[in-house]
Amino acid sequence: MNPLTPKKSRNGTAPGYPPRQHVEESDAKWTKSLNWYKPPEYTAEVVFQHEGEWADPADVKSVNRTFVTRTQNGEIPVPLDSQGRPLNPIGRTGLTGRGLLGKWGRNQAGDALLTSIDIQSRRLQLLVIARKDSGQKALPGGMVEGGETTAITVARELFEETGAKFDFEIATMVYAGVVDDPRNTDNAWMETTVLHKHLTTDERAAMHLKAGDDAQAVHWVAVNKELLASMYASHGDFVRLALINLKNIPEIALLLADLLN
Ligand code: RP5
Repeated sequence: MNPLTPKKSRNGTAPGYPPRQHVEESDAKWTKSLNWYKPPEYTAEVVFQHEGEWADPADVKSVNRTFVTRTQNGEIPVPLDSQGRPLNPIGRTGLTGRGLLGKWGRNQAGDALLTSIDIQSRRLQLLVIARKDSGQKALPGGMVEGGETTAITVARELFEETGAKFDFEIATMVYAGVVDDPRNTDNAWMETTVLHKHLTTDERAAMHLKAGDDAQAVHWVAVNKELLASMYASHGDFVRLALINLKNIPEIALLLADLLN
């Protein structure tokens, strides 16, 4: 399993996006020079309107930070194009500019991955939101604000989108790096840190769920292959990574045999 199989970054779309130039996986790497590669450029109006708030200036040269990406070996600088724009570490996406993303280069998020056993069905369940933009099921999560730590971002976003309050200082980090998000472009992309907590029956029963902010609904759903295949961006892959950790708990391992094959 590879959370970075970048299908949605090359084929996906988001409100207002023009069609992407088609890019085969074999042509994605920046090290392969392609004289026919001339993708359209798109930055949403809302991004320009929020320059100096959550969005960078239009002129990339006036951005005063090193463009990096998070990998398994830590943060490393990304290459720049001839105009000084950062290049997406997963390669060509068929679209330049920033799309709906505010920052040149990586746009950092945090995601909450909450699992529990449903006492009635005795099945493993996952807390999901329905996103307001696409209606797709997703992990509760959102953008890192100011100098927040990941644990703070994840707790804040979980509360805003679901009404649930948890401390993520003690949680399992299942993933940190690039997300295969349909908003990604050649010059702006999503990166996230996913924090997992497996809740006890009592912790779950004490929750008062109420959808808010970017979520139109919130609920517990059974974890199955259909769910994992239909989740937003790379979220299904993040859940698979969490399941690998959960299989060390004997009572859960039995429930997971089918999913992890
Ligand atoms: C995804 O976008 C991240 O994994 C996170 O769930 C989400 C953050 O963007 P918004 O929900 O704030 O739009 O790539």
